[in-house]
Amino acid sequence: MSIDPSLLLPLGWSNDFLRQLTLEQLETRRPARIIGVGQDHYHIDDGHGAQVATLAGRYRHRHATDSTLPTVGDWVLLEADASLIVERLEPRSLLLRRGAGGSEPQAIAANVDVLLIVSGLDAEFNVHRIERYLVMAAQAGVTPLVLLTKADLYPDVEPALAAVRPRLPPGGEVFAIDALHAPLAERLAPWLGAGTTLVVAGSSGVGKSTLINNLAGTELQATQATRRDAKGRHTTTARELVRLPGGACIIDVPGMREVGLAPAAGGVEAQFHSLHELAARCRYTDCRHADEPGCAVQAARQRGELDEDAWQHYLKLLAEERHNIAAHERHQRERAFGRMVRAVLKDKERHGRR
Ligand SMILES: Nc1nc2c(ncn2[C@@H]2O[C@H](COP(=O)(O)OP(=O)(O)O)[C@@H](O)[C@H]2O)c(=O)[nH]1
Ligand SMILES: [Mg+2]
Ligand SMILES: [Zn+2]
Repeated sequence: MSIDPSLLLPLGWSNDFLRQLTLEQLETRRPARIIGVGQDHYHIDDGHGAQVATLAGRYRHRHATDSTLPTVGDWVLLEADASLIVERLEPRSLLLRRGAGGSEPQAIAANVDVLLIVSGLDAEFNVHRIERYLVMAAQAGVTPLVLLTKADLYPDVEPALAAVRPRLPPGGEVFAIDALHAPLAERLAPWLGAGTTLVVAGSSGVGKSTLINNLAGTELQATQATRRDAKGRHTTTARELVRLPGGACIIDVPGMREVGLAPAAGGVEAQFHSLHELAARCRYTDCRHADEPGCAVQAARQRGELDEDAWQHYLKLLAEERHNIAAHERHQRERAFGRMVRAVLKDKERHGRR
């Protein structure tokens, strides 16, 4: 078995993944990238095109929680001649959201470099929703790019741009775009380099599929305008990784109406860095920022230097993050306790039989 980098590089392969392989794995395993996730199977590409693969039972058994199961964008190892996934390589980044049950994080995509936050300039536009995605990007350590679509229909774009700009971290950018009519590959070229992986996130109907088709230069993805089948139903599309002409990979994520934050620390603090620093200057570490003496937040407010909207959203997301982390930790303790009880019962059973 030999790895041919020229086949893998266009899929985002790098030496960081090669270094994770043991000599034995180099000889007996085949790396591939997950390009789609089905109910009980995966779509993978090993450089020779799309194939279907399944996850080895022993892997599933060892990694029972959602966020360590392979997700779209992950690099995995397959048995050389079989379509059996036996290992997942450590990703360089992992985009997470709050899982359905709330306590477990759910993986959205792995090995991501850029999060394209797509939002319409119509009534959909909501700076707080965008800010949630910015926290998600901060959690994963990926560069956010905010794309405000439908600029052809809503040409008064400056107020929306001005609302987003102060919320962006260093390296982040915001653009108003017409995803439907104007080619975008050139404008977004700095983020579309070969080997880069982008994830498109945003509510349903904002233009994510339209954007991907625009960048691909062909009708790769069914949009809301085209994806109804003969009976007029919406056909469901699984999330999928596609390769763009310039060598970047782009992943579509099914619409997220509400962006729940994963139970992970640090994202809110990173996104609201300056407010976090401000609050840290209060005299008391447990300052409620109400009427305590030496409150740096109140002082900034009195000087007219506090962005009240950003401050309130910061407090809200911070409370949500703490709540999610506490729920996650409680859940993990309960699971650990359950495992201990089962082990004790098993042990008793064995001794009883002797
Ligand atoms: N005029 C205009 N229409 C757009 C733009 N972007 C998307 N659309 C339309 O909005 C609808 C939803 O787009 P779609 O790509 O399916 O959204 P998705 O659900 O986010 O994938 C479709 O009818 C698109 O043609 C845009 O920039 N300008
Ligand atoms: Mg779509
Ligand atoms: Zn204070």
